Amino acid sequence: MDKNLLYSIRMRASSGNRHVSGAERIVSPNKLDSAVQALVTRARCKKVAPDKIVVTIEDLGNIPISTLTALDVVTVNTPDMTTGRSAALRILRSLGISQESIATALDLLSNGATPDGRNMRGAMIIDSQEGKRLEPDHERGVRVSRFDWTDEALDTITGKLAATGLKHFRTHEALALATKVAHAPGMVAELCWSDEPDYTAGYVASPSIGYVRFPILKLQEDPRGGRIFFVDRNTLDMDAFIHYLQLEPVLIVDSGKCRHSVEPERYFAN
Ligand code: WAQ
Ligand code: MG
Repeated sequence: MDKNLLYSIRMRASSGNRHVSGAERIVSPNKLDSAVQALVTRARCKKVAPDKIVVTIEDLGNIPISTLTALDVVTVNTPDMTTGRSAALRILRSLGISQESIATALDLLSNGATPDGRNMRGAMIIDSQEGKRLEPDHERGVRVSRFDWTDEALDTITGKLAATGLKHFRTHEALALATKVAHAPGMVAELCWSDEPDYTAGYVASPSIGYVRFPILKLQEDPRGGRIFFVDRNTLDMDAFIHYLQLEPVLIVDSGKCRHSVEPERYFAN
């Protein structure tokens, strides 16, 4: 990849004012057409047919691009939603996030986080102590953009993930997003699960714990999901935080470690 010649692609699909699907890539010019086509195909394959698909292509020009190594990956083998959520809660507590803040987050993700109880297009930002929602737009949230794997790093990570039984594109996409987000100034930890009705996995992520997956964080067929960015209000500069997440390009140039899944007892014994 020639870092001097890269495009950011963002895809947003909606039906009425409902968010249906979205994705973001950074690609070199020779991959632009095929990447756009793949994103349009993805939007059209959703159960809810979008009535609008917006694809934005921007030349990153002279914008400086940061490079990162992906977070380490581990799957904690919790057997169901209740044990999964309580293990996620335990990890978030260990990172200093308050009980109240976590309870608010779980409640919002379980019940649909927009004012009328639907999924957001972007993420919520929650104060890790008081549990207050801080993102400027509660309907939309903050959409992280301008991040991707380099071709070489993508090859390496897909190989490593496959070797631990993880073959779905959602895992490497979420890992790239979580890696960018974990390095945001003022960030403490992220909690996420998918809004795909048949994709029940989710994760907790931070630089110190890495990307910790749980196979089941919601019930099968539940169409609700989302992302929470827990922040440290004392060090957070909201404008700089949002600027980083939306506009500062990040390429993941290296994979971290990918561990085989572990039983919860073993994970927490360390
Ligand atoms: N920026 C901020 N929030 C986002 C973004 C983004 N770029 N993309 C999605 N979201 C929010 C939005 O509210 C979605 O409704 C929600 O996250 C879920 O998005 O196997 O697939 O694309 O390790 O459904 C996690 C586990 C999968 C993967 C996450 O998210 C694994 C996933 P989805
Ligand atoms: Mg997505």
